[in-house]
Amino acid sequence: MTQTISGTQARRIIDLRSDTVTLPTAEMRGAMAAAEVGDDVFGEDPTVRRLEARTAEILGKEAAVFVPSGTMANQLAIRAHTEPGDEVLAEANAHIVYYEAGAPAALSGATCRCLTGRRGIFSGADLEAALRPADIHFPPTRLVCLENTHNRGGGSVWPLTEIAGVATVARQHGLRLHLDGARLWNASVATGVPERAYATHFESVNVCFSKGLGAPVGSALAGSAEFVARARRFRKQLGGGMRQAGIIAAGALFALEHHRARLAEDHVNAQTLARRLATLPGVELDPASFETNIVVFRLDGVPARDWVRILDDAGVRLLATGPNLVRAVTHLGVSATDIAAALEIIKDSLRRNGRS
Ligand code: TLP
Repeated sequence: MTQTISGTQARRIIDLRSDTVTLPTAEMRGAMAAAEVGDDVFGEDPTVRRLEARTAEILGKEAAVFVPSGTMANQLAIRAHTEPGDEVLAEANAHIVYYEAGAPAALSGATCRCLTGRRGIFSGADLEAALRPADIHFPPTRLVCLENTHNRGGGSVWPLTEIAGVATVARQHGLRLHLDGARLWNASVATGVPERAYATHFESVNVCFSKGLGAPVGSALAGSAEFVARARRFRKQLGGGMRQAGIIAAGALFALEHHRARLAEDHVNAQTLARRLATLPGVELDPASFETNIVVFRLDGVPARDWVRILDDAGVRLLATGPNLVRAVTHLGVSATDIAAALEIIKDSLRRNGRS
């Protein structure tokens, strides 16, 4: 994407901080401009209705509700599944725990207990080991949350068998399951497993349109008709009832129909990036472990935040996700040529900062 630096000069910035930085394409803007709209709080926006129905269909669920963000979708799920004082189990690096500003406690009065995963993934046996007997001392455990793909796990994909194992244990103990599938589209493209085959194990699923799919705004929460009706009430409570939201829903619908298959390109670009990064001194990663559009690497020597700032000045944007951890995410705004150019800039920057 081309951005203006210092007001006058236009320079190409290769922005790999996140797949949330994508800009709507001309065709997508066309679909948004032409969208038929109405007041969605009255249930009268035909485009929002179409998006919700199509999302539910893809996920094999009865219903879905359109929401402004992935965070709201996750938090509505927690609110709808739990009562204040209940416990939610999630992996220690899950977005719900790590990046949602303490929302389960603030908005639902829920307490989170964390399981330690391997790149975000744990087993049915891990869940079984974490469960406690009913006892007056313990908060009642109500919900288990998984994340597929797992963001901080480096875009790792939950194997279907592992999900089934966790689901079996959850069912045996009367627990509900929520999937943070912000990047479920990436998991499906990487494995060929349809979204609904993942979704069938969960009572609720969050999917995002504004990450790899490239829509400007929006996510959806899917589940049974009864569950979605309850979530809709909490969406209103939180101020997430939008009016002529068909304008943005049209971007999401366009993304759903036209940008899913192309995620494979992002995965190829991420793999190229990972393989080339692995050859650079001071960079530590195992390229084989990255299956989707997220690459995470350890940087030796330079603090990640400092290096990322230096790199930014050189025209490549990455995200420091820990003192020595850096994340790069590929998306529809970066081409294979951009990846090659970014690698040259990264190489040069590492050399200048004492690596050669
Ligand atoms: N993730 C963002 C940041 O919040 C870290 C990113 O750049 O990756 N679930 C997952 C797995 C996510 O990665 C994100 C966003 C969300 C939920 C929340 O979505 P939004 O940003 O729409 O609230």
